[in-house]
Amino acid sequence: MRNKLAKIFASLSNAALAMLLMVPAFAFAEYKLNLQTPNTALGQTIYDLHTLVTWVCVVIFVVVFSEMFYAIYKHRKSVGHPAANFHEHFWVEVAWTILPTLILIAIAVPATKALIQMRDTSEPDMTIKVTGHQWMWGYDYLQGEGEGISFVARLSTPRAQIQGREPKGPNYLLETDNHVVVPTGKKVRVLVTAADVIHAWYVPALAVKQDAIPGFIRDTWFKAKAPGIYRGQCAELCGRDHGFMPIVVEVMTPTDYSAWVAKQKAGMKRPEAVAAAADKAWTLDELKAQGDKVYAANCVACHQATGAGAPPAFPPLTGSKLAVGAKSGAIDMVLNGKPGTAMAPFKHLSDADIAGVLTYIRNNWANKTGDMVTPAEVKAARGGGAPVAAPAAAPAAAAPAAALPASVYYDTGKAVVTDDSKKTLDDVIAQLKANANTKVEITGYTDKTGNLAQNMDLAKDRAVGVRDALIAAGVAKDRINMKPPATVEAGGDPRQARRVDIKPGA
Ligand code: HEC
Ligand SMILES: [Cu+2]
Repeated sequence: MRNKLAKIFASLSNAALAMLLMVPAFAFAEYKLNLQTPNTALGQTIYDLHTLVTWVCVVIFVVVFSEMFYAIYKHRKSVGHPAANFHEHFWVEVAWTILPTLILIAIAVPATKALIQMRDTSEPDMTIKVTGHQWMWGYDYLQGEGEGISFVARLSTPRAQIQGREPKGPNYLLETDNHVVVPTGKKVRVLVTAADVIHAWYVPALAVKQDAIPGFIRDTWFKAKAPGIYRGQCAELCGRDHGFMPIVVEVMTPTDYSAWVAKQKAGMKRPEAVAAAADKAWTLDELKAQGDKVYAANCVACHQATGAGAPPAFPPLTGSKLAVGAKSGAIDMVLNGKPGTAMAPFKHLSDADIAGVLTYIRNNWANKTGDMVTPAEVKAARGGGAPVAAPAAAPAAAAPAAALPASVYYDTGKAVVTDDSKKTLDDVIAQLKANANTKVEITGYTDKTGNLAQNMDLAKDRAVGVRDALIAAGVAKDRINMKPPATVEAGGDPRQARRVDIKPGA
């Protein structure tokens, strides 16, 4: 018995030692209690209120608990105190009703004053609209000196730091490619909204925190005191990458701010210039050169300069079927991104920039299509999803065999169609290309053996694979109707549980 105990103690003390050894690793992180030092007058008010209320709580805590512990200790049973038995005490009850009411009122008065000030967005010196996107912030200067300036700000922390391949920098996950620049001493009204899901624009030192809700515009304001860089984050909890869309506000003196505005405006592409770029008759080389710049500024972080990406998270573009396949597939990917992945929509780039980057991708690294994506094609794809003219179908494909309805089959556990089925898929694609009005329904099948959720996921992946193949071949997205995965009854041909059906649909 003693031996056993000794062993347990030994292992416990080892564990404690191990924990102690880990402490220095934590101790390096800089700890700070309390809120960030405010950089606005209103922020100072909020800070002081917070301090006041904390102290009120501390005093109440000390008074109540010291009284309680004193009573418990002093009048304990072991020194002979009998339990008292009493009910109702008029004056005590009056006191414990009136006193807290007075305390609450004393807190509510300054708190309400601060709240009213916070809501008062009238007469701003300048207005910035902030739009939350998955996963970046868009900024449009709407009113004031900087009117017309517009940009997006994305996380600029290198992927290598995030994945632990490099040591983390001092502003890890709190740095962006573009800063929101504002002058000191000016009332900045911030209109906050979102384009996809709920986000929240939060800059603690400016005492601003506002939910960004799709379809609504909320407003808030701040007037910064000192120049400097103030960092914040999207404060929305639910969703994959809110933690990866920080906010960097750079406060400048009014003179510096004016210089910044002048510089931005000089570098701004006027709407006429953008339109001219779209109408211009670009050559392949020109588009490629344009695309090189766009790629370096927007895509290189994930897809890498070599185009090899960083699989499995970021797919290679060199050798990518989607990138060199039918143009519409790649245009759609870049315009609309892929929901649920890090591939964000790049709608905000101009038609010429998107055409350029796609032409660059199609003719760089191992990709050599020798053709270009024109701004006009990008424009057409933007216009309510109108399908981009697919390359004229070869005359031979004009009357393909009626391939629909069709079933494609898979090997167990695989999401890649069998070689036999590839031919079926090609026939389907040929038919869809020849008949631009045909729409299809796609259903993946599975059976009820094993893990149903896993089977359903696989059936779904397979159906999505078929959809993507159709899109990559130039079939417009709105012609494809995805059906939920279905199950087949046990006992039939096992192949039937490993298939995807493509049927003509409404
Ligand atoms: C933040 C990381 C990130 C950035 C920046 C990014 N992408 Fe992507 N991209 C992805 C991911 C992740 C996918 C895979 C999406 C999926 O699951 O299909 C992808 C897929 C693609 C594909 C399809 C590749 C294939 O074979 O399926 C193309 C084309 C593409 N991106 C082009 C671009 C272009 C052009 C840019 C710049 C304008 C860009 N991407 C910027 C992450 C990124
Ligand atoms: Cu967010």
